[in-house]
Order: sequence, then C-alpha cells, then structure tokens
Amino acid sequence: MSRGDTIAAVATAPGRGGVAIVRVSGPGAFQVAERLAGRAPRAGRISFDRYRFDGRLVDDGITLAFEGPRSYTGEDVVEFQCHGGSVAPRRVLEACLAAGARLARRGEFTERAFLNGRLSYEEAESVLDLVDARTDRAADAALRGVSGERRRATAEIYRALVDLSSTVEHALDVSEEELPEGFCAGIASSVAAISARLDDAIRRAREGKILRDGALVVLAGPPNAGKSSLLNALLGESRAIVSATPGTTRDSIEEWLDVDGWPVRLVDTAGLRETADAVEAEGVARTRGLIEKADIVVNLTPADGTGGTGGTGGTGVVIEVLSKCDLNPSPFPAPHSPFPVSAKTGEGLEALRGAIAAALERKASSPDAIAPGRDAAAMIEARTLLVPSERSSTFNPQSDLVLLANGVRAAAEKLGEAIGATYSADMLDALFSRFCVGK
Ligand SMILES: Nc1nc2c(ncn2[C@@H]2O[C@H](COP(=O)(O)OP(=O)(O)OP(=O)(O)O)[C@@H](O)[C@H]2O)c(=O)[nH]1
Ligand SMILES: [Mg+2]
Repeated sequence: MSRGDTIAAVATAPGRGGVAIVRVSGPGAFQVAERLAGRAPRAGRISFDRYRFDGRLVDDGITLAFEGPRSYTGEDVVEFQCHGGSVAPRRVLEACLAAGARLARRGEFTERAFLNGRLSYEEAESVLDLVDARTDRAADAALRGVSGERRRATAEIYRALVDLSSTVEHALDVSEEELPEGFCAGIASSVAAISARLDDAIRRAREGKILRDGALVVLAGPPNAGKSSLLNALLGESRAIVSATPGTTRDSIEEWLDVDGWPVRLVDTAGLRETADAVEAEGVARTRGLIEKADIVVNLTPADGTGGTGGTGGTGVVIEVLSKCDLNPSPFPAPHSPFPVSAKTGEGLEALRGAIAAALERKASSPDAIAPGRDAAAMIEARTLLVPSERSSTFNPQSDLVLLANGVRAAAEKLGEAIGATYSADMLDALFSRFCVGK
C-alpha cells in the first residue's frame, strides 16, 4: 500500500448535474491545487478559481482546502467544485493527474481515513451504508454508525459490564454480612438493565441488516389474481403488463419500494399453475424459487372466486390477501384475515403496506430470523454469558455469585474483543473495494 502519494478522483456520481466534485488527497494536494488555480490554496478557506493547465483553460470552480489531519482522510485534501456533466469533471481530473496526482482506487479515500484513525472500521462500513441507503430509515441507521453513536453505545455497555464485574468480584472477597443492604437486588437490576441494552443493540443490528440488504417481498398466487396490478398500484406506476389473459407475466419483475422506511425488493411473478407452455413453466419455476427465498410472500386469492390454489410454501412470512375485493366486497366477516385489497380502487393498499412493515418489524426483533453480523454476534454471546437461559427466571445473585462473576467477566471480555477488534488485510480489502472511486 503506497500511502505517501497523492490520489485524485471524481467524487460525485457520473451523469448530468450542475456541479461535480474532484477530490485530491495526499502530501501533494495543495501543490496540485496551486498548479491548477495559479495560487496556493488556504486551508479552511474557499476560493473562486479559474483552473488552467499548460496554458489551457480547464474549468471555473470553487476550491476548498483542508489541511491534514483535520480532513476526511487525515491528509491534506483539496476539493474542486467544478461544473458537472461528463466533460468538465474529466478535464479537471486529468489536470490533477497531470499535476502529479494518481487516480485513486475504489474506496481509497475512506481507506486512508481508516488507516489514519479518522474513521473506525464500523464507521467506514456505515459510510458505505449511507451512500447505498434507499430509504430515510436506512439512512438514519447508517448515520448512527457514521457519527459513532453506535460505537459509543457499545462502549457504554462494555463499561457497565466492567463496572458490574468489579462490584461482583469485590463482593466475592468479603463476607456476606459485610455486603450492604439491598446489594443483591442492586446487582440483579444492573444485570437486567445491561441485558436490556444488549437486547436493544442486537435488535438494532438485525434491523440494520434488513435496512442494508432490503427485504424480498414476493407477490404470488394463481394466474390472473391481480399480482401485476397490485405491483403497479403499490409502485404508483404502470410497471408490469396487466391483461385479462391468464399467464400474462412470465418473467419476474422487480422494483425497489419504500414501505414505511423499510427498503423492499418487490417482485411480481408468473402465476402458479400447471402449464404445458415451456416458457410459462420456466416462469412458474422461478416463482417457486423466489417464494423459497422470500422474507415475505404476499399470497393473492381473487375475491371473484376465479383463483386456483396459491400453494405458497417457503420459510418467509405469508400475508394472505384477498385481491380484487371491489368485485365481492365482504366474503369474509370482519375482522378478516386475508387482507381485502383492490388494485382498482386502492382499498386496502395502506393496510397491506402496514402489514408488510409490521412483519419486518417483527423480523428485526425475532431471535433467529437473521444471521447476525460480527458485532451483533459478540453482543448475542455476551447476552447469553450474562444471563444464561437456564437461570434467567430463578436466578438468585446471593447463591450464584461465583457463577455470576464468571458470566459477567466473560461477557465483558466478549464485548471488549468486539470493540478493540483487529482487522485482517483481507477484511479491509473486502470492505474498501465495495466503495466507488472517489469515496
Ligand atoms: N375489478 C378489479 N379487477 C382487477 C383488479 N386487479 C386486477 N384486475 C384485473 O384482473 C386481470 C388480471 O390482472 P393482472 O394484474 O394481470 O393479474 P396477474 O395476477 O398479474 O396475472 P398473470 O400475470 O397472468 O399471472 C386484469 O384484467 C385486471 O384488470 C382489481 O383490484 N379489481
Ligand atoms: Mg401478471
């Protein structure tokens, strides 16, 4: 890893836009800016400049200079805010490269920030989550990581465990009579408070995973049940072809949807039925594959009684929906457990969105629905060490003080490992290669 050099990249997304940013970081960043602007940049100031290279006018822009270590990467950083589009940023970047910078690799700015101690591994990961966020809720969760809030919360739990550990160790050294009144009750309530905070952190970690990856929600049911119509209604646009001919949809159609802040990959599928048509049969096979993988299956049964059986299966949550409910308003007594929904009138759409959001909320709280990430795994272990399930209800600190002391110490160690974790070169490569160039 050559860290001594100066790197440059376009930091903004490609495409048409008013403004683009070319970012330069490294010991030569200020010289690069001086070559382009014709004057040395002043740290902490912005200046309006005309960028030239070899006598040729490159672009007009605003130059921002940050002196290391108080910059994103911890090195000297210059940002050129130039005109957007495809040509101006390329020309500014080329001028930077000609002035001595080299093109940055993917994620190299953030990698330098990490190596210079400006960002923790978790914060770097959260920067990526923020860039990739599809909903406000996902962005909020990522920001809790970027700002270090999540790390501070974990560190606080760790400190509370260390405090509790020393209190319990001390109690082991003195005789029972010397313990102050209410000592055991105090210990028990500390244990309860710490495990509640661990539970909360674990729930957030699970929620974070859904917010990052999105939830797969599959619309399934017999042909003509109104799946494509429901997809279009939920998206608010005519995305999939709708027709009265059963077997219209053959390929699965996928779109992102924001359901109360949850990013959802909504998939319309080929209707489930036995068919001799090879193309449709392939579509049905794909539908079954999607149902297997789905977090939630929305299973449609048309209210006009034309549907065959949906026959879902899979391990996801199934939300039964009575589609086309405008055709036959109430075949089920209220409160109905299939959700009556009409893509035509819009009835029931809000309730369906609510049901999807509620199912995801439950998923985030359920113990083994989601494979936890590294930190969450450490918290889950710490939680089990602190309150082993076999003594959760009958636990008596007085008689089990030795056991408790061991559990608290082990839990503190587990969390300490997660906080002070070390990262292998492979892990770092895997993380930073997921960034785009310029981040
Ligand atoms: N009255 C009424 N008709 C609907 C509703 N939803 C769909 N339809 C009609 O039902 C027919 C089938 O709708 P689609 O959305 O294509 O059904 P599908 O489940 O995607 O069908 P396949 O792709 O063939 O499996 C069309 O004629 C739609 O206009 C609804 O909510 N109310
Ligand atoms: Mg369809």
